[in-house]
Amino acid sequence: MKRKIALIFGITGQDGSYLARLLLSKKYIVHGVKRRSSSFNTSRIDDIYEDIHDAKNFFLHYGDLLDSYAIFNLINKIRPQEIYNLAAQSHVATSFELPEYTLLANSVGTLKILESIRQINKKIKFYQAGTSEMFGASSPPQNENTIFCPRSPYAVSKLSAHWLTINYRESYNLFACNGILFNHESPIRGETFVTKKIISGLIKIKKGKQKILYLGNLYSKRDWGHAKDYVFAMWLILQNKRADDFVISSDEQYSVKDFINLSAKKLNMNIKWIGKGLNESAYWKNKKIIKINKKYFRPSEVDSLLGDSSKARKILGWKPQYNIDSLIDEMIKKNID
Ligand code: NDP
Ligand code: GDR
Repeated sequence: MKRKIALIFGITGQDGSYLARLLLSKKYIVHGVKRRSSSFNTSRIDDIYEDIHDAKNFFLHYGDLLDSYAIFNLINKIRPQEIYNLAAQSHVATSFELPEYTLLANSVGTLKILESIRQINKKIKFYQAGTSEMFGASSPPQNENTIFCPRSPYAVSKLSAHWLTINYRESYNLFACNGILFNHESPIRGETFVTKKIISGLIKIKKGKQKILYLGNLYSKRDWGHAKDYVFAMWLILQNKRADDFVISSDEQYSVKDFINLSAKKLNMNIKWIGKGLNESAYWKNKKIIKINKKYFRPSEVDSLLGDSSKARKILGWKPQYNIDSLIDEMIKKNID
């Protein structure tokens, strides 16, 4: 049987790495797009890398969402059956510092892929990495019918990409789908996202390698799952009979402070909270180990995200294998060495 070919934008990121592994296990030929950087940025995929001189399953190409020619030429050359657009400036706080770049990469970048598909082959299936951030200020629980109310340049950029994906589906009959994924984490999560920052910080403090962990808003609530479960949902979305949009979430909610308390408990660190607002701190063995720093607050925050993924569970048969406990356990286990 002829092997399917997939092209992943954002292969060097957390999800790109998990998705590449999933597709390789399903016997796909996987092509990934990496950015040129001044130092190596492929640490998450080095173990599946195949020497370019005799690669059979896994291929990397240089490209950038800001370069229309590169995107068109790659799709034209590779002629994949499936394209996953996971590439983005994905950090919400950073999007306030880099708003123009965030929109160019996340919104216009998505448009470039959609337009290339339209011109090259309308049969190529397309997955767009949408986000619960698009719901922003809308009350929880959030599902496919919830009104979008974005609260950051990142969320606006992703909402624009979301509607472009729908527009190309409706206008040109592309098999173009949006996953609206809630937060998902893993041991290879980027260091500046809050879950990884908390776990790495607590481990370093326990080992005596760090004194203080500085954080921002402890009271925002998120719906956290594991990236491995969520990339499986991406694949299911493109295998569905019709192109559609799906919320993917654990359907459970915890605050940042809950996440700290759960992680500390699993690390056998008996922490105590004292103070309020910017003066709230956590103590361990009578020493201050967590402090609040204004720097980590956002100009506008998303207070409460809680998914309702019943549509995906019913139509795609998707169900997460991990919960918050097994997620934190794995993040601790793989980061403790
Ligand atoms: P990461 O930040 O880990 O990965 C982002 C990827 O995009 C990296 O490979 C990065 O390359 C690449 N990238 C960034 N800018 C460009 C550009 N201009 N051109 C080409 N590639 C670029 O994100 P995740 O893996 O966590 O997330 C994957 C996608 O899903 C993102 O689009 C994110 O916005 C979205 N999302 C993520 C959620 C989550 O909780 N993880 C939830 C919902 C949506 P490099 O390594 O060179 O920086
Ligand atoms: P988020 O994830 O913004 O939800 O976006 P992040 O982990 O950055 O923040 C979650 C919540 O924690 C609060 N917070 C802090 N956040 C960071 N990064 N650093 C801190 O020190 C800190 N202290 C408190 C934040 O204010 C926020 O409320 C992620 C990204 O992966 C997006 O790409 C994705 O679309 C969404 O999840 C769903």
